[in-house]
Amino acid sequence: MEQLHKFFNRFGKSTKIKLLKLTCCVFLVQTGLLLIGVTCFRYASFRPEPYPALQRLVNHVDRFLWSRFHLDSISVELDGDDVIGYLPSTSKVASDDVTLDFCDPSAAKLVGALMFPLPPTPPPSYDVISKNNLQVTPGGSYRPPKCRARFKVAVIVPFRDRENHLKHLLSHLHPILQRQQIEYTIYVIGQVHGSLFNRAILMNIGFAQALLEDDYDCYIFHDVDLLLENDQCTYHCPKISDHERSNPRHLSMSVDKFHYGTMSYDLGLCSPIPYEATKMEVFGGVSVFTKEQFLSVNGFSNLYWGWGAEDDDLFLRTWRRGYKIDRSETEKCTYRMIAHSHDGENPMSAMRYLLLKQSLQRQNRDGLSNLRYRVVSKTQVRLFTNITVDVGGPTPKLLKLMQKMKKNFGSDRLFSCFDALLWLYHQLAEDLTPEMNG
Ligand code: UD2
Ligand code: MN
Repeated sequence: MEQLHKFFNRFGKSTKIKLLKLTCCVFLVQTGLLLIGVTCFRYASFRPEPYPALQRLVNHVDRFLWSRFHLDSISVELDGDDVIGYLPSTSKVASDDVTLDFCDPSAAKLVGALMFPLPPTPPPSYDVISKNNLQVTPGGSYRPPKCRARFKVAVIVPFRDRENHLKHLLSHLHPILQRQQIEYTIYVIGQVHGSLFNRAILMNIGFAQALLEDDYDCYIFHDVDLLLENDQCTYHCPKISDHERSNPRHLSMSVDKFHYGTMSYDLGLCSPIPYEATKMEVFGGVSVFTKEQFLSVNGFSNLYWGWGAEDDDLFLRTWRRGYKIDRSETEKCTYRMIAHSHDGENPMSAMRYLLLKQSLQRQNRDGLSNLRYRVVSKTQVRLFTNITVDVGGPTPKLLKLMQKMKKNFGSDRLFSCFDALLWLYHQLAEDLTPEMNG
């Protein structure tokens, strides 16, 4: 200390003040740098946790909820022995005419932007559509007569009570696919009346039935009410070289009803995995898979009875298998949706968020792997292959839960995932009370 004193006494007063100032400056700069460092470190290691308290509660609800309800074990049940639905292990391969050269895409007589009548203009009759498409063979099939198609495509349309929409679609789509030089068949999968509509099961059935018939390169899952606005949007799967992995395509991301906006939204608390699968990309309407891709995601879930979220579920499954939805060639793919209201037997599903939340846990057991259905009739009419199916309905357990939820929430109120989880939590707590009281 004395030495320090001697050291400082060697300097004059003004030098001492300067030294003091310098020391203060160094100290301040050091503290500032330290603060900046700490802040940077905190931000760098910070993981966004949007609503920590809610997330904790949801995690708690999750554990409680799923241990009681086992939604993953609820599946489609049909009575009787006449269930003939199954996924064939082999499919008969149609012999391609190898004597023909591949079609030249530049020779395709495409029109570009299309003009077409929509309701209230009535659609043409099946007879008129048939006369306009003489090269289409029974079952709704076509192959280019003078060249070998580059793609063999199954178009699968889920259907019930939309006769006029179907006529509009057939009259519109057949000529487009022919102009695109595609070899194709249109499958219309109709659900019998008496239970809630299930778009997703119908898609799975369409895939399974098409597999039985031919070896398609590509499966296009297509709503009945969507009409393409430009025939330069081609209905095929991307052909990718052997070492590259192709991705499923989404064609209908731009629809007039949604003001042609691209839609993605945050799943937030309904995310099946915190932080990761939270950004949903819209995947409904028209989506395109190869056989391998659709098998690898295990198709659609079979549990979405009524309107909503089955397309989001498919998005999650696709994401989980490491695919990225391909929208690279889809700037030409805009659509018009024929105006319609909600169908009576397709009410908004109150269960959709709960199912979505557990989507990935169920993926391997719920889908093509446990698809069950009964073919009521199968006919090859002039413009499409008409398959009517009985898919049963929700199991009594699921139905009871759905009815309770509908009663509490009202039939058409949109509610958040958090609402849904919380409701179920309270419901279970109530259910448990009598048991706990002995
Ligand atoms: C959106 C999606 C749709 C689907 C649905 C939620 C787009 C462009 N569309 O359409 O793919 O995910 O939300 O379930 O993203 N159908 C019948 N009869 C019925 C009910 C439905 O045939 O009674 C078929 C028909 O093919 C129809 C499709 O199911 O196009 C989808 O039903 P929607 O048109 O009522 O649903 P929407 O327009 O809200
Ligand atoms: Mn629609």
